[in-house]
Amino acid sequence: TSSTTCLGAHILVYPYLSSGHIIPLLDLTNCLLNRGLIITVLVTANNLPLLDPLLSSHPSSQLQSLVLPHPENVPPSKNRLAANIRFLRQVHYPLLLNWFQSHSSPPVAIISDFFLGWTNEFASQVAVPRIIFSPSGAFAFSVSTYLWREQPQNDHPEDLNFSLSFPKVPNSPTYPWWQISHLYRMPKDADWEFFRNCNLANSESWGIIFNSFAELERVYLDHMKRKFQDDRVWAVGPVLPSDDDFKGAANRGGSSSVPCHDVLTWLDSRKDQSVVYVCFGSRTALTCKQMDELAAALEKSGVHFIWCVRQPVDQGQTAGDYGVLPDGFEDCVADRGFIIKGWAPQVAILRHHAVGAFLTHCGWNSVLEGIAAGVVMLTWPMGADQFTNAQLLVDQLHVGIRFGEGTLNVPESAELARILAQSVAETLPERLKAQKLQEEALGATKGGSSSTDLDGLVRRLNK
Ligand code: AWU
Repeated sequence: TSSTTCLGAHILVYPYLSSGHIIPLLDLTNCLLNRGLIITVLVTANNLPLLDPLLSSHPSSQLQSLVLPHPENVPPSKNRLAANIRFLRQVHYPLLLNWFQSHSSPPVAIISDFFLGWTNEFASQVAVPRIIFSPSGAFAFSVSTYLWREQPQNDHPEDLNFSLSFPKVPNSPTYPWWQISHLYRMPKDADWEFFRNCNLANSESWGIIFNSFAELERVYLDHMKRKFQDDRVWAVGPVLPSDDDFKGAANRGGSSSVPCHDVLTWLDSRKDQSVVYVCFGSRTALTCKQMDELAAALEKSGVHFIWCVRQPVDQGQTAGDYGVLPDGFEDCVADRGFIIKGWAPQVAILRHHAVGAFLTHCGWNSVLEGIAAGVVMLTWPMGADQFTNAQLLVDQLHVGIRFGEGTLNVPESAELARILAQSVAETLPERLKAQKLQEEALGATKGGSSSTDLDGLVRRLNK
């Protein structure tokens, strides 16, 4: 907005800490700032650097940060997520209340991550609406809501990988949604209480924003509109830095471990759609056995590839058992493999015309980025909503091909090599569908359904 634009309402944006949650909510914040809203983003000191690109492109009269303590001395437990959320509630609630009550023009609404269910109670205390930001899609959100709310109270289900067969809804259209049973994977010792309370709080929220678009998840967005107030469910995605915003893409989510320019120059020398990009998100590290089989497959397949190798960040994964490339592999594939150890400029890579396929764990942001790039996705879901996302890509949208499944499964390298070689074939049916879906994603955000929802959201916030 130019400085003359009259500014809109003041909104508090409160992302959850991890990359897959804070990155898309900051992308949405950029969209809201461009529509004239005044925004305070609540971050911890560790995440403040992620705000730099926004702070440097919007005036301080429109964008402010509110820096509160980062979870520390949180006992390293498997339920780190629940422990972090309890820390945030305990430490941030009083500080945020004090900030609200002493602010000359406090926010008129809170947009907070779906894991921050406690902000519902906070919002009612300061008498403003709380709107959920879901960094996962509507299908996944529906599955987890069903699991935690409609499913009989399964305190300790014997089989953790239990199948959900969705209720037959009277005169419902025969959508796959109602006819599929779906595996939903929960960590062995999931903090069931935490997830249930979080979902119950979310179900009482004023509204919900999905990083998704109508053409991608219409059935599930309509399902959510029946759960929430019809006119308070907004699908505004894919929220991504615009194509020409190269700076936004090169260091999105953190500075790239290799100069983005080097990666793109390497891609410039490859044929269109000939390269497979391999990345399992910001947190997932493969076991050494999985690395060995995947390395062997990449070698046997003959494809050109970029492989972003992650070190373990999650509790319970010890370095040495995870994330180690086989000896000699890098030399053996030096002519056609580009290895990135650390953070890859993922959006810039996917957008390059030389990339034809994306081997992904199906985190929702990666799914959207793959769709926006029009690439074929090879699915290897690892946990949480990733199985739901993989099912959507492969069985419903037909833009994906099953590759692996789960954190312990070690697929056979010869079969993987066959799929890899096939994934860069020009005439792959999945590629044609992926290119059609890419056009729909672009259309949604350039004046289509997502732009309309975004404008509608801003109008509601400015009321
Ligand atoms: P993504 O959603 O792909 O994966 P996670 O990091 O695993 O995050 C939730 O986010 C998902 O639904 C969950 O299943 C869980 C979580 N990135 C990058 O730029 N460089 C890298 O080297 C690695 C990642 C970016 C990537 C994407 C984000 C990862 C919502 O998956 O472009 O935007 O980090 O998010």
